[in-house]
Amino acid sequence: MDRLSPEQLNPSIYVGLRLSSLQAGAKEAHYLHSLKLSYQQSLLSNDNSDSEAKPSMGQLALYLLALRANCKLVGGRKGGRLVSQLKRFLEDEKGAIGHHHQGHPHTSYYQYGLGILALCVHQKRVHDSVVGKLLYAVEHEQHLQKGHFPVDTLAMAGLAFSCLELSNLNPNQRNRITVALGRVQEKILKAQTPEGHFGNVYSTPLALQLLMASLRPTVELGTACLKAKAALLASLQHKAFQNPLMISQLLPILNQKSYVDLISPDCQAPRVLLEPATETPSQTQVPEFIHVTLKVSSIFPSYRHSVSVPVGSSLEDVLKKAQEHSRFRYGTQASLSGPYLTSVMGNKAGEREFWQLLRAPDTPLLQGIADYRPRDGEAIELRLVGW
Ligand code: B12
Repeated sequence: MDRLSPEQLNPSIYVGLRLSSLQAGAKEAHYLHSLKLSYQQSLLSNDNSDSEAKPSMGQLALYLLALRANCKLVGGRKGGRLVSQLKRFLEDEKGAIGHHHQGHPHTSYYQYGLGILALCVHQKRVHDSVVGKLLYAVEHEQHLQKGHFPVDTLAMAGLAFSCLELSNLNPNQRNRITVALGRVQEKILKAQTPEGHFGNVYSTPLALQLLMASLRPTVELGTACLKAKAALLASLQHKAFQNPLMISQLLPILNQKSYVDLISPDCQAPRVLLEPATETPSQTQVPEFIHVTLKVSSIFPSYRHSVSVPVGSSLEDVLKKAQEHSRFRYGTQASLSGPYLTSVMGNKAGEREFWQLLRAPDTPLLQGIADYRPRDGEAIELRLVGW
């Protein structure tokens, strides 16, 4: 197998696969080996020159989840250093949130929850004050994430709390954790849409992971989960799940599992061998073209231009074309979800800002630039907003 590029090396995919009913034979071990090489090299080297390329707190957490998904508990000198790094990240974030919760984590509460969850499944205790910040954020939800993906963030916090509750690693916080879990569950249930999704289609897998890990199942919960699963299956049929990261969060659900199962993973459970995908040769036809309007109003002078691209092109193709044929400029950064739009017309999104993708006039897209495929006549706006 060829060497995998950092974008393809995604610990979340390994975790999803191990918690699914599928296995990838020898490729799976090779993938884990490549993950180990890449993550340990960049995390354990003292070379700070390339700090941009160092994994973030959330990526380190996902890497530890991947090790646990292979039934390993971190140990030894190297493992100990990874655990210390993650604990240090969390302490720094705790500092950024501040004594009186007046600040924000540098990353997000989503990554903060992921960090606590990863340490928990390895039975590594974090200080009560670190857990306390996440509890406070859930107790005062406005701190979580103003309007952007609160369900995903709540679900991740809930998965961390579920693990702590089961493992009893912070006995002094036990009651607060139990109450917060009830609150998370209630908020997520309230966020169910008429079609059955919790939040949106892409937050539903994590929400279901959390709800299914619940120690207090009720009839209401059971009914809501059944409805959500039916909605997910319908979305699957409409090919809504194309992004590998999204599939990785969905796979455990299809196998009745959640990240909390990583407390004691079952590495002997039978899984069916994945068949390599067979590609149907595409017929060479003259492509049909569509017109998409690209708008950027948050800059001066504002920009508006119509681009013609073949049917089935992604938004990224539209951006490329606009860059080739007009004054439009953009920049991206690789992430586990694919290319993330970081700058437009030389304007880089600052801290706690991002370039939001919208279908004009005002509908935020549910997919990134590489996955979203605009239709003929659509207008797409890129808008710099705070979060
Ligand atoms: C936090 C978050 C954000 C933050 C990120 C900033 C930050 N400093 O953390 C903000 C609010 C800015 C954001 C923006 C967007 N997000 Co977002 N985000 C998340 C969330 C809750 C956690 C991501 C994370 O930390 N992962 C863990 C770390 C370890 O992985 P990572 O790859 O290193 O994380 C980076 C990337 O995920 C990147 N990122 C965040 N969102 C998105 C979305 C896409 C498509 C890409 C390519 C990258 C990306 O920011 C992270 C921090 O650097 C996920 C929820 C989930 N279920 O995964 C949604 C999620 C990934 N986002 C989503 C979407 C749709 C978007 C937007 C496209 C929304 C929009 N209409 O503009 C934009 C991205 C636009 C762009 N410029 O390219 C969807 C993606 C669905 C899909 N089909 O793939 C998710 C799953 C939420 C949802 N339920 O709909 N997001």
